[in-house]
Amino acid sequence: MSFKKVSVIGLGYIGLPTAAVVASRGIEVVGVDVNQAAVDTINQGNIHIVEPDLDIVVRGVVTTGNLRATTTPEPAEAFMIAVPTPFKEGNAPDLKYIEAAAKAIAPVLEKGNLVILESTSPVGATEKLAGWLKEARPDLSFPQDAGDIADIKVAHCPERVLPGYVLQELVANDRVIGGMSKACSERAVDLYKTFVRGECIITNARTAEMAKLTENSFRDVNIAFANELSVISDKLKINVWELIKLANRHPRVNILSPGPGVGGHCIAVDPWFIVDSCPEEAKIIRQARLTNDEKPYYVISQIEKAADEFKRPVIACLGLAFKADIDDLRESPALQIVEELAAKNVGQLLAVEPNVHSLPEKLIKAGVEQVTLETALEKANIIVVLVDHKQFKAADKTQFATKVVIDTRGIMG
Ligand code: SAJ
Repeated sequence: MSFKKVSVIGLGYIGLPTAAVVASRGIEVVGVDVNQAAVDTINQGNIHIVEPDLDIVVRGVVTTGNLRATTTPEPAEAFMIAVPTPFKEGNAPDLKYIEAAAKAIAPVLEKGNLVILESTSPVGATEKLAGWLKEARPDLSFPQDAGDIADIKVAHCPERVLPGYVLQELVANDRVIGGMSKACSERAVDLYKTFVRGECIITNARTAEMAKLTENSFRDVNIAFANELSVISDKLKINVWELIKLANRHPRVNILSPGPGVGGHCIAVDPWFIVDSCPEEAKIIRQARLTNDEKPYYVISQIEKAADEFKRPVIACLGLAFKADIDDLRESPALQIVEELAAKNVGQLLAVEPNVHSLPEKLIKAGVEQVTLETALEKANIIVVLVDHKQFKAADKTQFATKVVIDTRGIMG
């Protein structure tokens, strides 16, 4: 039942921590990535992504020889696919990386192997993966035809870890395991049991795919509700933070927090997979996406209104990351807002982002200056809180008293 050799395809934000954690259980892990630079970095015991403590774990398992990276797949007992699933034009999911992974591992597949899709995927993607594998290896049997007695077991086990807490959540979280047959699920549970302390709950592949999309859509819809409340509250001259705090005193109400929009690579993407599958039916899910995507423009209009009161306004934007206490600027509504303000030439722009050494090229070119919080408080007329980083939450709020403050995260109290 045990696994001696596991291969992880895709060594990004999910694949690399997964590979390292599996390797830390004494299993030989071969990580595969198309990016030669990432492969070299990992083989030197270093990491190419930012995640707390991951460098220590990777260095450890590379040193013991349990983790090794390569660009070419090799035989293993289990293959865990953790590649991106972006969307194409029109918000339709793009499965090209899953297809490429299937084609890459197919030649080395052997009877008895387990293939797991970890990437967040639209419903039906695991079946498609099995189809691509079958096409490439007609000599082997797959669960879509042979069920429990198939040569190759295929399952979907979506990752559910929170960036910043990946190493803890990889081990502690429950896992939804959706096999294409009972035997597929059971074999996948065997693998996850080697490193997961949470419960491994079995379902079918389609339900597992939908479960992951549902989790992130639930959050998106709830945040959209909070963002809508924030706009309504502004109009009605109510403090939305106080409002939500009061409503959440009810034992069955739990409203999330409004913000400048929803960023990251998951919550702003995954709901579209449901909308793409069921465009007529997924009305609330679609509207939530539109509401959250609209929020940065609302914030920009608030800033423009405030800037109109000054001849040559100095605007300090606090935070660029997509959420608190991380350095990830990709898909960030905060960054989007600063970029748009620069393009509109609303005023002199200062940016405070304690988690990055230098600003993105685009902002530098647009004349945005990176400053400390102290300098921002000294120079700016308008302060826009875009991210609730711990440094901003801890700042003495009396320093903001003489400024026009637009607080999209509710840190001002
Ligand atoms: N946000 C708000 N208000 C809130 C909570 C979040 O505006 O009350 C914003 C954040 O500022 C950020 C965005 O939403 O811009 C997303 O942040 P997040 O912390 O909610 O989620 P992610 O994208 O970092 O990670 C999510 C997680 N999913 C859930 O919590 C249901 C994580 O567990 C998933 O593994 C991850 O997506 C993923 O990979 O799908």
